[in-house]
Amino acid sequence: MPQVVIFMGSKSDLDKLADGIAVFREFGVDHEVHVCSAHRSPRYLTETLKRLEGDGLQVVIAAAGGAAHLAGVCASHTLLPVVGIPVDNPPLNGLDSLLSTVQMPAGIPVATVSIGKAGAKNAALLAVSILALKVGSLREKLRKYREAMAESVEKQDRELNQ
Ligand code: RP5
Repeated sequence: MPQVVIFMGSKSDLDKLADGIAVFREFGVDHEVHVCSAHRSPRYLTETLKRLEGDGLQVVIAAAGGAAHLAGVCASHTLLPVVGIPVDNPPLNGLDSLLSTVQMPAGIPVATVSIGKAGAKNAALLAVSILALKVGSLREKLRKYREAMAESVEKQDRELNQ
């Protein structure tokens, strides 16, 4: 049963989400990835969201480019936390999707991460943090992940100054 779902507006978004999906594999988080568009397949999106909620879903991640309403539409259909990833597509390279995702009117929140690949990774890490509120083993993995990151920066600095 998935704890997290990653929705994307089109399969063309998939490459940009790979680092986020890898985070769930690394942390052992059950997840599903679905192509569901807010514009092109609105009924399929809401049906899939409801089905996953019934199965015990805890966090929704929604990635879309252009006039990116996917995260906001998901948030309007669920009480679960929703994280939005603005996908960077030409011609505006993600500024369009950033504003469409982040500028939610008051009342229906979307936690928006940065544009593109970094955002995909951070969306997954944010989802892990949310799940870790209730799961001590996940919190410990997250702590070790941060420690490893800090060590890698210190190693880079040592190598630079050798
Ligand atoms: C959005 O439109 C998708 O999330 C994608 O980023 C963008 C373009 O989709 P395609 O035309 O490549 O299918 O809904």
